[in-house]
Amino acid sequence: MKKFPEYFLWGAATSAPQSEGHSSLNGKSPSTWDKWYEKNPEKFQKNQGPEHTSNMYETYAEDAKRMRDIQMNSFRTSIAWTRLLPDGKTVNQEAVTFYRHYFSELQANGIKPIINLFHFDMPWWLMEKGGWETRESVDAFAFYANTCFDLFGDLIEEWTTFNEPMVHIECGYLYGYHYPAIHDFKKAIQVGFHTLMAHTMAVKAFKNGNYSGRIGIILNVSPCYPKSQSAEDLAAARMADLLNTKSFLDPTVLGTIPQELIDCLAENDLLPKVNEKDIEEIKQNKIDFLGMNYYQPRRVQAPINVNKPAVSPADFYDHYDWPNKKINPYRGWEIYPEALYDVAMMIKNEYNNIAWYVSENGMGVADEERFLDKNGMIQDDYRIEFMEEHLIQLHKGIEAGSNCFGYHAWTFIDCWSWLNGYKNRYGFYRLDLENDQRSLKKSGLWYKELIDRNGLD
Ligand code: BGP
Repeated sequence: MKKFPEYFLWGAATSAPQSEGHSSLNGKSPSTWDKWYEKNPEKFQKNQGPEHTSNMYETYAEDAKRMRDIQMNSFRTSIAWTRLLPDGKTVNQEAVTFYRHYFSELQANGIKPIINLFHFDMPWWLMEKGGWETRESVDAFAFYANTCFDLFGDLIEEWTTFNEPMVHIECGYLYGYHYPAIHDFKKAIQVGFHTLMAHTMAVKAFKNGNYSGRIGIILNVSPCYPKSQSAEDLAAARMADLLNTKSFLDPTVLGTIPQELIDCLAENDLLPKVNEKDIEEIKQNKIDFLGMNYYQPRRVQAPINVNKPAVSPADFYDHYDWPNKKINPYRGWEIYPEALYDVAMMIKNEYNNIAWYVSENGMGVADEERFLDKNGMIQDDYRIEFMEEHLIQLHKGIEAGSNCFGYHAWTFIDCWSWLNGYKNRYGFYRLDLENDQRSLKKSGLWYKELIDRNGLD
C-alpha cells in the first residue's frame, strides 16, 4: 500500500466563473467572458456561454454534502471579483452573504476551502481601461484582495492570488483563446509583469494585515523536455522553462526574477515598464505555499527561421511532437505521469522544498454518456487509471522528500470550460445539462475509497 502523509488534503478544484452560474444576476457586473459571449457567442462551443454554468450559486449546500459523501476534505474555488466589487470599489452585500454561507457550509461538512482570487475573470469595467495592460490593474487587484481578506479572513485559512497567470497572458495576448485575443509579445510581457505585481501587492496586503492563515499562488507547470541533448535543443528547453515556468516560480517563491530572462527580454526589446520599488516588493513578499496544476509536459526543439528581435515565443522554442507519446485524444494533451515526479523533485531541489500541493490534475473526455451503465453510472475507468498513474509518481516524489501536502482533482462536478463549453467532462459527478442534476461517476467512488485508505493499493 502506498500511504500518503497524515492530514493529506484530498479534494477538487473549480472556479467561480466555471461553477457558480448567475453570472449576470445578484448584483454581479460582467467579466470579459460575459461580454465576449454577448458579442461573439459563435466563438463558444455550441454557443454555450458563462451565464448558467453548474449553478452552484443555488446548489452549494447540497454540493458540499456531495463532497462529504466522497470523503473530500478540501475544495478550491474562487471569488468572482465582479460579484464582490461590481464597480471595483463598492461591496455587493448580496455577494458577501453568498460567499459567507458558501464557505461556512463547506466547513460544516468538514471541507477546508482554499480560496483563489482570480481565475481568468477580468472585470469588464477594468478591461475597458486596458485590463492587465494598465498599471491601474495592480492597485485595483490589491484593493480587491484586501477586501476579501477583511470580509472572509475569519473563515479562510488558505488563500491564493491567481490561478495559472500564464494562461490569461498567453491566451489573451499571444494565442487568441481569451479576450482580448490579440497577438503582441511586448504587451504579453507587460501584462505578465502587472500580473506579477498585482500578486505581489496582494501578498503584501495579506502580510501587513496580520490575517491568520497563509497565502500562495497556483501555477500551471509543464515540465520541459528537449528533443535531444544537442546544445540547440537544450537552449530551447531552457528558454521555454524560463518564459513559462520560472517567470512566475522564481519571483513568487524565491523573490527574484532570473537574470537570464531579463537579459533575453532586453536583447529583444521586450522589457516591461517597471516602477522603482517593484523589484524590492517582489523580494519582500514571497508566498507561503504553492499550488501546481499539472496536465501535460512540454516537449520542445530548437526553432528554425527565427525573428530577431523575437515576435513570439516560437522564436525561442518550437513544439516537438514526440512519436512515443500517449495522448488524450479529446483534449489533445499528452499523458505523461512521470513529469509529476520531476515537478516534485524540482520543488524540493530548486525551490527550497516549499510546501506545495497538486492543485489541478485530471482528464477531460467528450461524450461520456457512451460509458453510462444500466444503473446510470458513468464507468470512467480511464479517469481512474489516469489519476492512479499520476498519484504513483506523486507518492514517489513525496517518499523522496518533496513537501507535498495534497492533491486536488480537476474537477468535482463537470463544469463549463471557456471556449470549449461542456465538450470535455472532468468531474467526479456528471452534470446533466437538461436539469442540472448531478450523479456520481465510478471515479467518484474510487476517490472515496482512496481517501478512506489515504493511499493506493
Ligand atoms: C486549467 C484551468 C481550469 C480548467 C482546466 C481544464 O488550465 O485552470 O480552469 O479549465 O485547465 O482545461 P480545459 O477546461 O481547457 O479542458
